[in-house]
Amino acid sequence: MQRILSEKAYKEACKYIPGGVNSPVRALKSVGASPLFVKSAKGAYIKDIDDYEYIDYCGSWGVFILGHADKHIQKVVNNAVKNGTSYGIPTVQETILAKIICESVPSIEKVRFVNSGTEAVMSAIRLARAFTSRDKILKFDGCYHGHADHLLVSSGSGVAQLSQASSAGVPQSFINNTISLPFNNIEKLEEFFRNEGCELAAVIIEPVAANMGVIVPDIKFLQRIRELTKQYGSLLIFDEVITGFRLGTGGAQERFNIIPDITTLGKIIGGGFPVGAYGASAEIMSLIAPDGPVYQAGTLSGNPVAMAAGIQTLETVLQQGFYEDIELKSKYFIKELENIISNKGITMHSVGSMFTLFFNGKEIKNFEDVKNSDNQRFSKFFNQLLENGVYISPSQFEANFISVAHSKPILNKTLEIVENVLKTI
Ligand code: KE4
Repeated sequence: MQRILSEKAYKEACKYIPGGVNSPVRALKSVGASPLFVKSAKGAYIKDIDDYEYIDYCGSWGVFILGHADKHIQKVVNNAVKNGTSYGIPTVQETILAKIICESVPSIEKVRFVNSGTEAVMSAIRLARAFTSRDKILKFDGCYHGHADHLLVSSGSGVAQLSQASSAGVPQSFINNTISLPFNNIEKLEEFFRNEGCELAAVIIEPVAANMGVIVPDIKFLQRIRELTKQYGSLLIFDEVITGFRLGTGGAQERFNIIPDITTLGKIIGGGFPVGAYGASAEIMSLIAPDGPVYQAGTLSGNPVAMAAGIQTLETVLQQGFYEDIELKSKYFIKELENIISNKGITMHSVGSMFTLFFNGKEIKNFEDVKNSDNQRFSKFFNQLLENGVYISPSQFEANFISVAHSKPILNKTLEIVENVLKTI
């Protein structure tokens, strides 16, 4: 495939936008390709400006559980836009979406809308620090929680140590209170708590890691975090920006029956518009201005157009049988995929309608294991799939997503393409 117009557009974009993209992973650097420029999308498909079509398993990084350009969302958004798009004054739409979230997510009694997952996490951390009057934050290697300074941290392996920032421009002082531990390692977790648990404001974790590829944590690991945070008076933040309304209306916390103190949300709840959210018990959220001393604000937070898209999306996923259907279809696809990849040095991880193929072949429990994957083979896989009309998330460290628009024929077509591609690499 000669993506002539995308190449031309990329050159032009690079003149005005760093790396030609507005989010680094879109540049496809880790798979040695130059980015597509998309013209349109519908259902399970995206179309680039060279008029090539691809079955899309990235779905704008997990946003489109209903598939692209859902006609019901388009209808409510078009109606909303007719009344103006933002007022900076409350609307009832915000309360409607907030009510749905509070009634769906076990840990949330009150919720505040922001404009991205990063903002949601930033605010959740500030809230946890205020609630506990402590400063330290514990995260896990390979988990990504947005690009706020104090979370751009990935330490080496090893017990809690002051971490090296993973971005230029982040002063050491900003991350002195951020510790990162290996995912799924209970003994290092317990050692950390013995030494520093009393200074810890919160643990933040993706209850299913998706930013190092999909890694479902050992349930004992998650349970131990919940026990230790309770024991030491720290809060537990589940970053469900990806898993929220992906793994069910109650997200991973309902699936695993482990209830955090604070939950962050994003992606699906905005129905394709910029929405993030953080929520907790009424007691914890009573600290948020204007009720309490924790300041957080946003010009376009809760704007009626994004709220309309979010309401429509969540009312759809709340319908009887929605998750049963998508998970039945996902199970079928994953099972067929496992047959195709067996004995090919590929490790499959999946939960619900999200999955990652690690070009590794061994057991994968944490970020170090992921980093031992064969990125060259993954890159070949990505590019060969692209040539055959399938777009997966362009990094070994990402998740792929099945939407309701991925019909059985589309899934079968994908399986055939994967099987043929694997013969060539
Ligand atoms: P945003 O600020 O990108 O809306 O959300 C940050 C965020 C927070 N928490 C989790 C668990 C997340 O996965 C994310 C963002 N996810 C990435 C992809 N894995 C967004 C894609 C990108 O950075 O371009």
